[in-house]
Amino acid sequence: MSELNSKQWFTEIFAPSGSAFSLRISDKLAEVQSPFQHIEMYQTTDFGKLMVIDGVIMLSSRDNFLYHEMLSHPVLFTHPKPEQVVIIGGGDCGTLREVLKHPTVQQVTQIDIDEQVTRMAEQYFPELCASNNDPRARLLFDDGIKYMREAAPQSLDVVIVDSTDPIGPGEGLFNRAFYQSCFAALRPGGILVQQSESPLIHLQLLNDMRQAMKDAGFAALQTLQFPQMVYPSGWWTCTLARKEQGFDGFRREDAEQAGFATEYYNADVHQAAMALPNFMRRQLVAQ
Ligand code: SPD
Repeated sequence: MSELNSKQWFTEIFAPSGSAFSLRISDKLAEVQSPFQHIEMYQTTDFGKLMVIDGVIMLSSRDNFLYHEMLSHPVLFTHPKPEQVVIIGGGDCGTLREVLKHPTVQQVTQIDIDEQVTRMAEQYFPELCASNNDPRARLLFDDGIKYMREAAPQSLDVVIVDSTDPIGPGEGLFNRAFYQSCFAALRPGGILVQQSESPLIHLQLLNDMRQAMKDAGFAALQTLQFPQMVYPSGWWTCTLARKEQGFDGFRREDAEQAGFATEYYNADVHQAAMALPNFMRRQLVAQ
């Protein structure tokens, strides 16, 4: 739910937690109804461009690096040798850009249902689309649930789910059937990672996701936390699900010598993101 206050502020109201978040805007740049969702683009006074889908903030120029780096580098520095990567969703291409920084990656296939998101990202967030012509990148506009259902068994090393919230087109990406498709498509050692909402206000959803991942066959789960100012509560998570037991695979030395630039991610940040506060330790299911 969203509203423009006196034409100067964009506000996302998050009614279930009695909270809201606003950014001051100077201009509405675009508004498009795609076959799948309602997409708005704003110029803010202090956070650069702002993309909103179905009234929900997706990203701003100023802080998207937190989310995109944490959705890509921890999983890629946990897998021993990520070569074949799939991104489900991710239409703004910020995650794709980060994944392509890893030299072990041979191919990244991104499947977003809504081509309009990518076309608008190309226009308003060109910096995120800078690597779209990398020969290792393949951009498909299709149903990611179907794509994973039909993926060749044991063909992928990492699946990254960079989705909207679990309403609308993103809903089917948060259940056991989808996770079973991911499990089947991953090679031994493979890892699924998904954005898993706010630990403060979506703990039930986070738990439901973790349980569904376990039920789908994943042996080991790890939820990482990071700040994300423009999302409800300003605190966000991603959850890694690994086919085999244990998450001792963090390639810390490789992360320390990454050889590419990041704004937020580094080996210490990765380590720190694995530390969970007591309420999460107590309440997260399927440790
Ligand atoms: N509450 C909004 C969560 C949206 C997460 N995905 C954003 C996509 C950015 N690539």
